[in-house]
Amino acid sequence: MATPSMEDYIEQIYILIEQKGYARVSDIAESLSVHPSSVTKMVQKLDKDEYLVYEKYRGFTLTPKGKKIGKRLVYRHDLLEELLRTIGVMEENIYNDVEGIEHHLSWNAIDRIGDLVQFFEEDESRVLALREIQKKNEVQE
Ligand SMILES: [Mn+2]
Repeated sequence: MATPSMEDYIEQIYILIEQKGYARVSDIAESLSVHPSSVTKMVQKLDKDEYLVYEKYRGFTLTPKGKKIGKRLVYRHDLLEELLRTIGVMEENIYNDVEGIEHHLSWNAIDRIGDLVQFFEEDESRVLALREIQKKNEVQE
């Protein structure tokens, strides 16, 4: 099992490879706001655990195992952003809130949140009904 911190790295490496075709230590360090030496250390661990392979001059590539988990981690992040946006969380809070909770939910909870997001997506009136409640609560606060 990947630890929360390993998950952050796999997620970022997956995103970088999707966007640019490769992931370098410097890019990962920048996107996670950590020191390059921490990245090197984690990359060695991820290599040892067979999430990625380090190739001289080419940077890293994710193994099938790394790609599979990377894809799920990005899906989970995007789903949680969608949930928070749907329930009306302020845009400026969404990214950091998701970063704070994403590692602490079971995949079972993620699946049920998927149902909930779908529940709102399938019928706009459900979102509007929620907004009505929120308006009422705002007045009472
Ligand atoms: Mn994330």
